[in-house]
Amino acid sequence: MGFFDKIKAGLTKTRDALSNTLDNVFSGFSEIDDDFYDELEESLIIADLGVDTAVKATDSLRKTIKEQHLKTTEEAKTALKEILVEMLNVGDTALNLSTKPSVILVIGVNGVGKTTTIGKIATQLKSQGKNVLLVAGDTFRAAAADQLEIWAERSGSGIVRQSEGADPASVVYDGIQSAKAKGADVIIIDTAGRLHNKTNLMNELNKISRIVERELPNSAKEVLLVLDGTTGQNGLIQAKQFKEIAGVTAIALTKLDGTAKGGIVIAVADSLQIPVKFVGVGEKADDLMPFEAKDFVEALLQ
Ligand SMILES: Nc1nc2c(ncn2[C@@H]2O[C@H](COP(=O)(O)OP(=O)(O)O)[C@@H](O)[C@H]2O)c(=O)[nH]1
Ligand SMILES: [Mg+2]
Repeated sequence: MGFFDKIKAGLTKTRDALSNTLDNVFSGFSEIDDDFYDELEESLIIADLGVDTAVKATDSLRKTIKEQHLKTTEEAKTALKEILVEMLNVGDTALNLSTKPSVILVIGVNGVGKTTTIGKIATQLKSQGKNVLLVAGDTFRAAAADQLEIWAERSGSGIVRQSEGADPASVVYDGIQSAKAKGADVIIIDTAGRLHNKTNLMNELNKISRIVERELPNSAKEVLLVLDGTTGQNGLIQAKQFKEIAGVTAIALTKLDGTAKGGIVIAVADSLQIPVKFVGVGEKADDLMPFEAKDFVEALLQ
């Protein structure tokens, strides 16, 4: 299944919720008037674009419709799709893995799907012939490293771990040495996400970043923030906090299969101005997809 069909299946709940409202807007109105814009804005908010992004999208549409003298709601729908795609285009959606090794530091609160996402990315990179090393930087619970180890075996990646309670920065140091010795192409670092203790988390992530910077000054680095799509606007608040404490370069939105609020993807990209690089639509290895804005919007609004 290609991206379009998979994302379409993954967005079923969102589309079902939207079709009640958006279909009313696009087929219920014979002309484009103020009521049309009000209804449209409301349905975008229902899809979890958030008030700011929904207002912005509706305002852009108003402007486009005026400038291009659009008359029908069908033309308006096409214009809206283009506007949403534009809002999603805030940077390169491919991971920068241009050096050997490259580093992906994966951050986010507990339970959002970090470890699973790492396993899925490792599987994909392996299938592209890359040598992947996973680093178990979540030392908070032994189960976290065990879970990562299962993904390492499943994907055919290497793993570096230490015992429960070890200093995450020291595990990362070990991981980098091992990656250098073995000639790994990509190092993926798992972390614990205890956001309720913001200062600790900030210190921990800073320490890890410093080690990576010191040991691999010239390597390509991504800081991938994983967000649970089902948490909607709360996820956005989390994301803003993480953006403050770590230089986030990429976002993965997971569990879109379990939510009717898939519009959160647009809210996140637009309000953070950080590209969404992956979306997760299930628990299996191939349920994580490199993001494509055009297909996403098409699947959302079809
Ligand atoms: N339905 C669904 N479940 C997911 C997805 N991504 C992760 N999960 C599940 O979410 C739960 C938490 O994931 P985990 O990777 O342990 O989160 P972590 O604490 O951030 O490392 C697990 O049961 C995963 O299988 C997804 O895209 N869709
Ligand atoms: Mg984990």
